Amino acid sequence: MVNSIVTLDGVWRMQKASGGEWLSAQIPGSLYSNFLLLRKMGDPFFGENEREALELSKEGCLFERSFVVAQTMLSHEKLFLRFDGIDTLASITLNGQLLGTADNMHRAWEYDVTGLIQAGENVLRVQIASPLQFLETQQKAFPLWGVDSTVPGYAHLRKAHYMFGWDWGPKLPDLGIWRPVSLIGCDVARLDDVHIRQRHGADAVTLDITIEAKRFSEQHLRAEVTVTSPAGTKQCAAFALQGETGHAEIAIPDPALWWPNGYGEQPLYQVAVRLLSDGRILDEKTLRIGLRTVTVSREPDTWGQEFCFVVNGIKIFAMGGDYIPEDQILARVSPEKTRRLLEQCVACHFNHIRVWGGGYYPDDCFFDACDELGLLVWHDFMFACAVYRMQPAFVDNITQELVENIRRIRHHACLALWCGNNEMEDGLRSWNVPREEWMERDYLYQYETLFPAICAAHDPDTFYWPSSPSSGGGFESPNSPDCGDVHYWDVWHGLKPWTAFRKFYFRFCSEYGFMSVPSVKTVAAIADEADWNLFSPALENHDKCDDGSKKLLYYLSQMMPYPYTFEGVVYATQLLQADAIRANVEHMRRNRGRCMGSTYWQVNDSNPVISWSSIDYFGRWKALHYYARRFYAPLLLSVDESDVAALVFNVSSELRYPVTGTVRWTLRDANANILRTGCQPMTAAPLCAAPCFTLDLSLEIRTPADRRSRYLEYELQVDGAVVSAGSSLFAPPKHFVFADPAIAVKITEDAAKFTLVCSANAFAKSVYLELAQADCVFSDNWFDIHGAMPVAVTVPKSTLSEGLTLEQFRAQLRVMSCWDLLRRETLF
Ligand code: BMA
Repeated sequence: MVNSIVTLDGVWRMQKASGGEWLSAQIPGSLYSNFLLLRKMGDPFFGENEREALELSKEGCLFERSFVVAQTMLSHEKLFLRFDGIDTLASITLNGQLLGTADNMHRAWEYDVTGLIQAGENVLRVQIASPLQFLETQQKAFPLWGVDSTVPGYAHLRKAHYMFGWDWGPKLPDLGIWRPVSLIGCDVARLDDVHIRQRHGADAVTLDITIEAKRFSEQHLRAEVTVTSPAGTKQCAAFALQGETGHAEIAIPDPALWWPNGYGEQPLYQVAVRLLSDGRILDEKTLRIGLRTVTVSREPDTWGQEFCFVVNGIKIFAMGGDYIPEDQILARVSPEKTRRLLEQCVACHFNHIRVWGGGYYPDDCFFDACDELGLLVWHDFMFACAVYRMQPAFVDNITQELVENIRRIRHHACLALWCGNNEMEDGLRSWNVPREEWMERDYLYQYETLFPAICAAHDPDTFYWPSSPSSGGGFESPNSPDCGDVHYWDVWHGLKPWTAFRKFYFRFCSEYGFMSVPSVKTVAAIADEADWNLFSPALENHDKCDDGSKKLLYYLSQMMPYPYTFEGVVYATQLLQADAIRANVEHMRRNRGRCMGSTYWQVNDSNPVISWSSIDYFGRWKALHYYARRFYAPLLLSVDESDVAALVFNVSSELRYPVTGTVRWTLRDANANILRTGCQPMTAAPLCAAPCFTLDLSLEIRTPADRRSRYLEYELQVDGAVVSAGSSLFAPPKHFVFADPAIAVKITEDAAKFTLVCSANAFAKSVYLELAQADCVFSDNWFDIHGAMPVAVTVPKSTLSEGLTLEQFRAQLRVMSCWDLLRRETLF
């Protein structure tokens, strides 16, 4: 019979290391997740509670459970106790006998318990030590440099670094058993590994499948492989194992190729592998793959060296964002939440996402969803913003970590790139690291010798990149705009104006970002209304960036009218953020060919906080996420408005076929009256960006008064439908003389949705719709209304967080536009 697996998840007991009462504990779970369930601690995200919570992890914790094993289980030849993830420093005993210790949260830990498991009751204990105490001792013995916002010494421990605090996250170094625990019974042998490689030929893809088994006895072993196509066609191969390995090739004629979102479908094939002996199934594993080639092109060109994903031979303009862990309390992350988040990326035309190196290797469900949704994954190994010392035990530990995670993830269609670390090639040279001679030597060994060798041995088909940013390694201009990827932080951390984005033609910008305050509803979850003030202790504690509020206000003062209300601060910072990122994306997409990737920092949050995210901790879209739907659309019309005498209209296309359409533009005054208008036919070549015409408005935009009262509105129509639209002001919004738009919203409903028809008396810039209590996703938001031209928006009822009648919906609806920043009374 196939391996037996008995889950040991569920109700355990826990006790603090110093003793005291035994408490019930849900596993997978942690100290914090269980203390929260038991109401033994306050919400660590509220106010300044984080500090109290930190005290808790200054002490270790014991997790214990007893379990009874059935006789059938005991009759197996081999028994293993498996922990898919322990966080982090643990010693494990079974029935009083030490099984071993664990010291890496990113690894699974397995112990041979054959002969140790007894009939009747067994007691399993996992004693977890305080990560804070460990860091303190290690740091005293040998200080390792890391970033300031984090508990010093985090590089000593293989535990997700962000748990020690980051410039968007609290210091909550939790401890627990964070992934499932199971008892596995095996006979004869078990499947250790399945490695599927693909060879793409003219009309077939050949799968090259290697399996590895772990034998416990000498019996003859066979394997059967069945490949099932998306249409259900099956192809099989059977073969004998030589020793512990076996190999088969299966050619798939007429392969249905997998594409990133926007370029084609995501057909997935199942590869089921069975291990047999004497006709008896011993073990089985099913993997899902997509047939595609994916690599990174680094062709030299006139500007330096290209850096772009090439999928099935096609050069992709990567459009996405950086992904960080979804919660500080890991037990709260669920496959459903992850799926929802990734669906929201795809809803905004993302074709790519970067897993940032300061978190953890996501669960399988993350990659399953990326496979299904067509998101190419740039995957950092979990090393970020710190120096690591290559001592033999540490090297063994991280080698095992990489091997396990590579073997777990490599078959996924979505996996496009492995990256050594976040920011350390650049950091070691250009940051304020107290440099010592060993650091660069150990760096080079780790990321330029050890890691590429591990990748070559276990996943030779996935492109390896030493660091992000990098130009290819060896400390050769790691953050060069002409080669490799770039992290560009002069806008924001460096306080440069957004126009600075346009001075560069990054080959692939894998980080750049702009902070904003999350919605009022989200702020309500972290501070009492009396503290809705950027400088209150509660909100300052939720602004972890160095001088974060100073930077927010600095940029605000450049662009926006002074917001009188707190909701005005939320509105203004979100609009600024959206516009800043838009400016860079449009510029990079206009330069398709030279620029081939935009990964903005950051898609999501791990807690309710003031940050660079486009979707906040509660899943609420900021202005930026709505903007992403426009600036990542496959067809994008944008205008470079730097010179009013030569406004350049540009169409960027990520479509694989040519498109013809019409560009319409209108110059209007603040009341939305038409001053001049025109239209121009255009053809967008496939996978290309090109200017389609230039407009001279130097006669109409002459004086400061013209700049402050006139704006350009434009749209691209294809087959009668608007596929891309925008507007350009010629002065910052703070100087534009808005007229009261008196926005009116007519709401109707049918079984599936509410429909809102929004109209205005004047130019309503960046109309923000929000429900006061419930949550929903609007079909469009932060849009402009040009006077009499109404805008229809729908709210699918499926996106509502709670059922609302038409009256309730109407009562909860809040509407703001730029003009409302001048209001002194609150709307929310
Ligand atoms: C980059 C990231 C993160 C950080 C972000 C904002 O450096 O890699 O470490 O949170 O910028 O400062």
